[in-house]
Amino acid sequence: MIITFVTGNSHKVEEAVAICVPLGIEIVQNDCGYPELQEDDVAAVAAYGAENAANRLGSAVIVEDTGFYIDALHGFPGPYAAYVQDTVGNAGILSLMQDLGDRRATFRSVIGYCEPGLDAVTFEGAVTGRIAYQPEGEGGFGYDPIFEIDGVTLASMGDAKNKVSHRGKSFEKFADWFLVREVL
Ligand code: ITT
Repeated sequence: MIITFVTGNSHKVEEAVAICVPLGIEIVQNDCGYPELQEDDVAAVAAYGAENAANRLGSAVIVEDTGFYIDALHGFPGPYAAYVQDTVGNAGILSLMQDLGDRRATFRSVIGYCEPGLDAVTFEGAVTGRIAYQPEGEGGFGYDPIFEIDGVTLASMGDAKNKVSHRGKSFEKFADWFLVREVL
């Protein structure tokens, strides 16, 4: 079974491959892009993007949208995580968090799966952790060096990131559903 993952982010593809390939689902990246709704809800962004990409490519696709929600900043940057990462980056987040004791933050990953002409189906995974006081770790990407679980940043976890991460959980849910569906 082969599925097209429409994303410009090859780190996401590596993480998806690590989960899906051992289960017999091959993942092929297509970086053709999709229109991202300016929406507060990442599930709506993923569903709309998947429907657009499936109809444009004429094949089944998945897209995945991630939101990053920091409690002390009232959920900022939320669905605008890519813009904030590309502008102020991790240094900007650490600076905003400088005097804040409440370090809780949550990643939310939503996968949209869609076949041409049909509505998208979505699969969600989330993980709550804390914003570190300084970046740590060489692995991962994006916010991984400043997001920690039990004192260990995602960037320091290596392959173990997939076992605890938002994306690990959303892809596990997607793969469970996809495999059952292919058998029926
Ligand atoms: P596509 O939309 O092309 O899939 P993207 O990198 O723009 O790729 P998102 O909009 O979903 O993906 O990501 C929002 C931001 O959150 C972006 O800056 C990512 O680097 C960051 N991000 C996503 N997943 C992450 C993860 O597992 N760990 C750390 N940062 C992550």
